[in-house]
Amino acid sequence: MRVYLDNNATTIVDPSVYTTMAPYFCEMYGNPNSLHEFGSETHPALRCAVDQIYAGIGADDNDDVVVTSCATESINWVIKGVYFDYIFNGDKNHVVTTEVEHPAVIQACKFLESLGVKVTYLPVNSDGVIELKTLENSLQDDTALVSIMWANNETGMIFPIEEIGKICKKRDILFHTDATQAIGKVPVDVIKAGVDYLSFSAHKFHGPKGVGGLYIKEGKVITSLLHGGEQMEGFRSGTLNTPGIVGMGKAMELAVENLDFEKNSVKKLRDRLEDELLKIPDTFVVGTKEQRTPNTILISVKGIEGEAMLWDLNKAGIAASTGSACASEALESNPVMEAIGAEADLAHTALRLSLSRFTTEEEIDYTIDAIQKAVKRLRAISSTFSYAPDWHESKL
Ligand code: 7TS
Repeated sequence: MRVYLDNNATTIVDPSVYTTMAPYFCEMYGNPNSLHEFGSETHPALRCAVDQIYAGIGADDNDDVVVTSCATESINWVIKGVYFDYIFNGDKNHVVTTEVEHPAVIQACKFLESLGVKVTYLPVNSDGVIELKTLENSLQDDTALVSIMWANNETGMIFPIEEIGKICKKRDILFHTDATQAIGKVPVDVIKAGVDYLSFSAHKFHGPKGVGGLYIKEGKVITSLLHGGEQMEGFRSGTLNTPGIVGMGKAMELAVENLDFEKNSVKKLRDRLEDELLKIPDTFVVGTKEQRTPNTILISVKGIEGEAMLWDLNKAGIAASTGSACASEALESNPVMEAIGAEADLAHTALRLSLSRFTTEEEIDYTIDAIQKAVKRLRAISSTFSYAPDWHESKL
């Protein structure tokens, strides 16, 4: 049996997304900006996709949603764009984010630091979320931007976005949220949330890879980083990715339609998996079920290195993760586990299981059994050789 439980890394393309995209590869392949019919025949599908995307995140007609290549691009654009518009060409010099953001945010902020910008990385509590008081205390008169994720990719913990939006608005500070792990899992409404910018990637909600988006609230400035043919009203030049955009639109529509299914059916399966795994002695899960996206578990199995567990699961045909795929080739401890204050040996034991609307009950039963067997086998080994977090590194 093959079981895919790494849906926070990427998801299967929904078959109906695939069929919606298909004609735009070999039939209607014209450049949408060309004046001939090959170009113009793509317009109805593109318009439909734009409507689906606006509706999916609750954007107003006067707001902008610019299609990008992925969330990483959207995030880099916001953070560097704010630098150009409000820091380099303005009188502000401070950015606030959290210690548990995706590397796209952290590394873009580090880049700003190299340019002389002050960045505050807010700590999180033991559940992996920030305290609003800590955020308020960090804000300064020259704070240009707050960038805080909607939901964490490792733990699934949901951040208090509406409250953060209100705090930023009161202080006239720009607010960007990385909603890459929120769309399709929890309702996302940009107006209600009070965000100025919002980033996402289609492949996290059963759309294609290589396409994402950046929401920009009406009236908010953002310097273009891709200059050229002035596509996307000059926001982002480059020939439009017609199949990708059409696919992202359809995926967004389906993501919204399936929110109740996520909240009920996916969560029910996730909760059962979690309850069964927590029966294993010396295990713990980060954050409460209700505060998390319905599909995610970050579990620590004491004494078992995450990579060793992954290896056993992989042999059983199960795909899981010890954290973000971007960092998984290095045998490093899980950075979010470290941020919540877990001891070094526990931070090495993180196992992330992320379900999707395609996960079946049979797959969950199989996974419970496989993890129970892996724990038994690996704990037997580690009781022979006493557990040391550096073991792998010294062997490689
Ligand atoms: N932001 C968050 C919260 C993410 O989870 C990811 C990808 C990104 C941004 C970047 O998305 P991309 O489409 O530009 O790559 N996160 C993960 C992960 O958790 N495991 O692999 C990729």
